[in-house]
Amino acid sequence: MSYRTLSVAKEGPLGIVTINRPDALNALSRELVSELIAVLSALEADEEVRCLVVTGSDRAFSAGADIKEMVDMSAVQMAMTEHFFPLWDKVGRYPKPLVGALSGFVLGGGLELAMSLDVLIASETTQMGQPEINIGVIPGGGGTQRLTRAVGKYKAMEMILTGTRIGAEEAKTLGLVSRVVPKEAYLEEAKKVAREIASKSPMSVKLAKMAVNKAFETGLGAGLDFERELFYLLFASEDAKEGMKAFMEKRKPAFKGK
Ligand code: DAK
Repeated sequence: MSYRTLSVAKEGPLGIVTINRPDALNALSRELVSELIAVLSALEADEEVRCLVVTGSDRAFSAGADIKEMVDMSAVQMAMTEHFFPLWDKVGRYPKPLVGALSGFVLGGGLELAMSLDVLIASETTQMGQPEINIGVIPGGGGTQRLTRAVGKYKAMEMILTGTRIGAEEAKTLGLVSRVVPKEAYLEEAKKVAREIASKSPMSVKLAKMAVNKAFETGLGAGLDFERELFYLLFASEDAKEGMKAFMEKRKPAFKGK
């Protein structure tokens, strides 16, 4: 399938999704959002794909929602016909691991999209922010909740109330991205991490992702119970037996996703 606002490629077990609306710094237009949902659904159904890399351009991962499209929207249109909600639902509940390869502007809905991914690799040029306050609104795609959980109340307040951007190194110090690399290397580094994840048992990866995400939604006791149930469940998988046998036989495991 071909898309107008993004491209998709397969590299072995990886699906690479590249947001491509350079004239608008990858602003999330309606068309882009619906293409992103379509491509995520297609890659979800593709059994060869074990991990996705989501990226943009060197200049912008995404500068947020398309302001030119939003300017004339009414509150009712936003609430009733809004195209964004399916995107956050889709990405937030996506079963396969998602690695973000970030560079340049990661702003507003772009940062909210990034924060819905699982592992974030940033180029040293990355600038992250929630500038919605500058246009008279607030983050609407989860920014007030996810940024606060990621960096704590006080930094989140500063960023959301002032619209100030932070650079890659600060984002790393705050735990908002896990690695910062030179701008020539961020996509390859993200693919490297994605290939590493793709080499594991897909079942363990899926359940590990579910368990970590649960930590955002529940108290410690219920989260630990949930983790334990998933842990027991994995003992029913052939991959767990294979992983342990391979360790004892000093060889690489051959995981089948069963
Ligand atoms: N929307 C539309 N066009 C954009 C854009 C955006 N967000 N960001 C940049 N562009 C366009 C510019 O208008 C310009 O187009 P032309 O004028 O050439 O036609 C082109 O991209 C290049 O931008 P600049 O000329 O401004 O480039 P600079 O390097 O000077 O500045 C910048 C780059 C990123 C600092 C600046 O473009 C900027 O401040 N952009 C706006 C960033 C922003 O405010 N982002 C937040 C948008 S609000 C929701 C979920 C989520 C959201 C809403 C609802 N629901 C679930 C309900 C999300 C909201 C947002 O993200």
